Amino acid sequence: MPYIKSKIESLKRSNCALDTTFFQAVEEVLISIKPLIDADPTYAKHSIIDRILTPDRMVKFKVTWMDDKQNIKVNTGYRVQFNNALGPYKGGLRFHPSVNEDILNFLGFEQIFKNSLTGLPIGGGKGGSDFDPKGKSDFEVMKFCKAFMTELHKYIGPRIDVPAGDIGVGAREIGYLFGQYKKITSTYEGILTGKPHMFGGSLMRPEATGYGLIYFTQRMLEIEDKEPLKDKICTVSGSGNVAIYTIEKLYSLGAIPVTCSCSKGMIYDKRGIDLNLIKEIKLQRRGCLEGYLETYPDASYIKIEDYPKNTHPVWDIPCYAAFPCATQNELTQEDAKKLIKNKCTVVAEGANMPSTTEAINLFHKSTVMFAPAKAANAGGVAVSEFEMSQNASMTPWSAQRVDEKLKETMFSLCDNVSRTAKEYGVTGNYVDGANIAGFKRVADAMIAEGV
Ligand code: NDP
Ligand code: 2IT
Repeated sequence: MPYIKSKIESLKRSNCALDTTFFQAVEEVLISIKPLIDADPTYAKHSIIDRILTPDRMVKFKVTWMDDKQNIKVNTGYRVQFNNALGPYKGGLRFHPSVNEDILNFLGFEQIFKNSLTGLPIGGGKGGSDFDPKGKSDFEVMKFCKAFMTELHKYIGPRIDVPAGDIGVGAREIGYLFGQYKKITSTYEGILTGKPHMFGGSLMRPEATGYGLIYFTQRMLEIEDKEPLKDKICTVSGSGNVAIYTIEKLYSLGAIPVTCSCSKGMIYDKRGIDLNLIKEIKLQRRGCLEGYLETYPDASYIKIEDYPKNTHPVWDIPCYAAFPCATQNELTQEDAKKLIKNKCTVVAEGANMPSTTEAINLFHKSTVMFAPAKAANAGGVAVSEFEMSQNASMTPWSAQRVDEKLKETMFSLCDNVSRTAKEYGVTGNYVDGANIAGFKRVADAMIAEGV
């Protein structure tokens, strides 16, 4: 049996069930890297695939805390340290009820290649908990974060593993986590990124993923000889960190973002979303998007529960560019059909693996250009690495310097992905280009470091 096929088959037979997000992420990478593996027997000789599919370790721990009514609560915490061939493990923490080992394995695995693509010295990791910050008081969130860090601190360090934010973890949570690490260890170290600026956070880290996504898209449109985003209708899903700064950068380029969404519904405002209002609703009030209608009664709010299960209302809206920025598998085959029918030019992923495999296959058969998450959303982790650099040298950078370096990183990342696709005979396929380029850098380091 051909090598790559045999690896996929053995994964199917192993304890990695077929319907896991981890299998979905792995299968895509393995199919993509076939031209590289076929061209160079070194990778098979060094068993790189078997080695890269297995995390270095996954720690799982109990998190016990007390809510405001003095009830004792128990959650599970995790950190998967996947691969540190290129640098300390690096990747976010997700607090969401859906968090489990499978989700973290998929996110940690993807993070290896994303971090490799940045060209920076960072390995891949991910962590989090099934804790749900929604509906909790600030005090409860603080107590949970402190209990979580009481366990996590044993496994992290500025040269070991540096977590950051992800779904449900923003500056507030990072602040509490940092405070507890400092208290337990008596050290003031850059063990987390995405910190508030007053204690070592990089300027522009909140903006980085969304801005980086748009820089990547700008460059891809240029390379593929398509019209720029100015005056173009764009659709965005999500209304958290990534979605908000995607919308902000779209406005600064003169584009018209007309949607955003949350787990309950979607707002469609054809004049363009009022971003200040979204920031107020989601970041300050931590409320529901339906509140948008109090200010703009003529905008539309569509409830997800009133919608068919295998599709999402955001992708019904005709657009030039679509930016899924909420969560995994939120853009299905049915959604892809709608985007293709409506002559969308580019889909660029802000969330991690938001498009299903079937949706991506349809994009590749159509004229829609597709920018995969591990390339397009790498701006967040790139600025996290800039934060590590600032912390190590104890020298803060200006916002302008961070933004310029972010733009430069995203442009050269996009060029690298496009060039790699061409080199391996899959011109225009940014999924294969990203997987091959990301894999090669890590694999070469693993070979050079020995077993
Ligand atoms: P936030 O917690 O700030 O926002 C998440 C958004 O996605 C919210 O609007 C949330 O809705 C929505 N959402 C979450 N889960 C679901 C779900 N199961 N179904 C529908 N909507 C959902 O997270 P981020 O913006 O930081 O993260 C968004 C995505 O971007 C994730 O895939 C994350 O992994 C990825 N990412 C984040 C980076 C970062 O720097 N933060 C970097 C790179 C990727 P609601 O408010 O209702 O919960
Ligand atoms: O998915 C991601 O790249 C992140 N959540 C950000 C990781 C980081 O370390 O900044």
